[in-house]
Amino acid sequence: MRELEEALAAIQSAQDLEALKALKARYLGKKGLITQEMKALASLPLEERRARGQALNALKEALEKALEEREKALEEEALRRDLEKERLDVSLPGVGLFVGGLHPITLMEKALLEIFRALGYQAVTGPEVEGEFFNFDALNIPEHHPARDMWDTFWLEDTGLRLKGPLGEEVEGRLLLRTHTSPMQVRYMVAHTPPFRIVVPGRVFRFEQTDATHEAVFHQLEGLVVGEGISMAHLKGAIYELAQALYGPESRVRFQPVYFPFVEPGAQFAIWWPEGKKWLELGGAGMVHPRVFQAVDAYRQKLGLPPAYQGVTGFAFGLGVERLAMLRYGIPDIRYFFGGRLKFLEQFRGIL
Ligand code: YSA
Repeated sequence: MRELEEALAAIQSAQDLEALKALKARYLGKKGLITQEMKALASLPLEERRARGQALNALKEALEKALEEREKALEEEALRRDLEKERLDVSLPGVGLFVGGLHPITLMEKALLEIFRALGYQAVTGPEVEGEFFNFDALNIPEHHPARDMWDTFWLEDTGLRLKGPLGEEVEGRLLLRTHTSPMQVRYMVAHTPPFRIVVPGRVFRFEQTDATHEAVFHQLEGLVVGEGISMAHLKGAIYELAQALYGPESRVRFQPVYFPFVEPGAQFAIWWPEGKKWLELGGAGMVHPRVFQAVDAYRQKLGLPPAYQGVTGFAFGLGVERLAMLRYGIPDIRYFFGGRLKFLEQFRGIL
């Protein structure tokens, strides 16, 4: 059967599915050779027709099988080629990704929070826009009191802003940008009952002239511990632990009396930095003033809550985060932190 051999050879050598399709049409299609031959059978004498018919059927089957096999082979080959092309070489160097990093103040804040978490403190945060009551009055700094001069304040004009109090109630009175993290002492005490240990990291704002060590926007970390029998010794212990964690066993702490309206006695504290051989003035601290507890209980009463601060004592402290970060990273000027210079920030790439 020469026809068969020719057809089979053509199928075997078809190079792609397109060519195969054309061959299929040529032999088996409506106008294909086999179909034509089948039609021609009718004009043959019976004997010849039967023999020719059988031969044609066999031929058709053989062609169909060959076409199917070749089609499968071509498909497999195409798949193999695709896989070959897409093969992943895991030994190739990776594509460099842009590596971000955390801001140095965030890094410093994280380090401080870790130290205090290990001492059993819980970290909480409060609003940057604050009510006059929480920032000043409840902290025993009434209007016209000269102590308010310690905190030059950004007051907010009537913005229509509604500020929520510690239990979701609307805050009355004037609004301002908080000048310290201490208002969160009041908010937390109103909403919770002692004993507790908290630290409050956050941004604060002062209407101040800036220089290499003073910014109008900076960060503080507040601490507050309230319970039965809490004393100045506990405060000293907490600051001592902070010093040890920051600067190792050779570090020391120093407390000097100072006036803050919301503590009695009040102190400013410094930590000895062994490497630089100098005292670092970190912030203020003291025993929570009874008037602060009274203001908290009075506010609780206004909200329908029972008093919770009779028969307890507490200590509090507030320190500046920027100064610690300047030392830790060797930054000479506080204004670099939020000056927005990429060259400065890029130095902290990849530090998480
Ligand atoms: C005191 C007693 C407590 O029981 C609790 C907290 C405090 C601290 C008090 N709320 C306060 O704000 N004190 S402070 O005005 O002396 O500021 C504390 C620290 O913030 C300073 O020691 C300093 O490290 C930092 N600081 C103050 N003004 C700054 C500043 N850092 C950068 N720029 C400024 N303008």
